[in-house]
Amino acid sequence: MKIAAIEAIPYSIPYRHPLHFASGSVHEADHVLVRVHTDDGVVGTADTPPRPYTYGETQKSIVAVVQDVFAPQLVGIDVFDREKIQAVLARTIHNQTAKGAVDIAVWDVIGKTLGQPVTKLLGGYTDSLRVSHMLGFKPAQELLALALEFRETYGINTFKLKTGRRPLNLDIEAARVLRDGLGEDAELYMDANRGWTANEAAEVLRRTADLGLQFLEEPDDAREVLGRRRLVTNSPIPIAADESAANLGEAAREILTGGANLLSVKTARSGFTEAAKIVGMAEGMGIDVYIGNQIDTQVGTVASVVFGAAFAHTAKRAAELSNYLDMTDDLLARPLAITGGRIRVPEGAGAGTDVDDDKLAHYRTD
Ligand code: MUC
Ligand code: MG
Repeated sequence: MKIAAIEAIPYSIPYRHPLHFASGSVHEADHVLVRVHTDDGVVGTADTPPRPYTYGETQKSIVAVVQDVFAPQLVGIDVFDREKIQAVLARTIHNQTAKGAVDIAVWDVIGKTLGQPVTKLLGGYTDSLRVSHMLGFKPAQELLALALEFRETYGINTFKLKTGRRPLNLDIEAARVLRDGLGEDAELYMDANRGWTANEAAEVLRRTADLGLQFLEEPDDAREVLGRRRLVTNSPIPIAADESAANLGEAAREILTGGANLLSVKTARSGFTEAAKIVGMAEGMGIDVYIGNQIDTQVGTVASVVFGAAFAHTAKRAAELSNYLDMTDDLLARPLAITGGRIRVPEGAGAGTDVDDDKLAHYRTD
């Protein structure tokens, strides 16, 4: 059961509702589909979202690193020798989402080979996750209308508000309108994508103290260590690391240096193998985690569901799983459904990431 070939297929699907946030914006899903083939004909699949403003990767760089760097070193390795595969990937620094996709595609192969759902191989804790929806920059009343629509249509009552704008009042007002319009029971939190300084973030926390926000994600640049540490120490709500904790080492560093006291875990950038290590580390240190969104397609989202439902620690909080709804179409062969505010783990062997070949033929750009 050896890796025989790895494909990296660029494709593009337009967005119906582009997403704007402090570090960038997304208008099309210009992603890369990764497929791992074995010598006995099993195929594993995963999706890769290029996020240059977060990890420095582009669609072209992902195709190149998978085809030219990873594939030649991985061909011939047994898919069950997962640590060997990790060691090969680790020889190349950065390229987080390219590595994540290769890992997930390998897990898909393992699940199919064993005839088991990957979620069970990882932990098999539960069969569904509660969904949190991410709201991009928009006027406050439009945000509220959208959130009410999502609650009505899908039963979602947890919302992440993209923030990090200036003047600060834009985001403070948006949070207030959401809280007033959605009521006390809605779960609300903010993600500034490093848009503010530590002092600006502290001011936002002071001025939103009565809104019952759950936590604040990536308020400022975590590399400005002392400002971030002061913020975490003084904040009444947890400060979450997302892009500052893109891998196991960074996650450990941010927790140990007081840069964060909550972690966003994203399978798109950590795969299942490294994400599981991050979750175990966090659990051992008494740090909560939640499943984040890399602005994923359904192919990426199903991987998050499979992983998040596998562990008690990841299944506790609502997971960011619904932004594929902003896209005009998707590749996933068995579409996801959100009902009662939850997404169920797909049944069957593998990671549930199989794509519709006709759609791939239509949207691929190579
Ligand atoms: C998020 O949580 O930050 C925006 C940029 C990125 O890398 O991920 C998204 C969502
Ligand atoms: Mg974030």
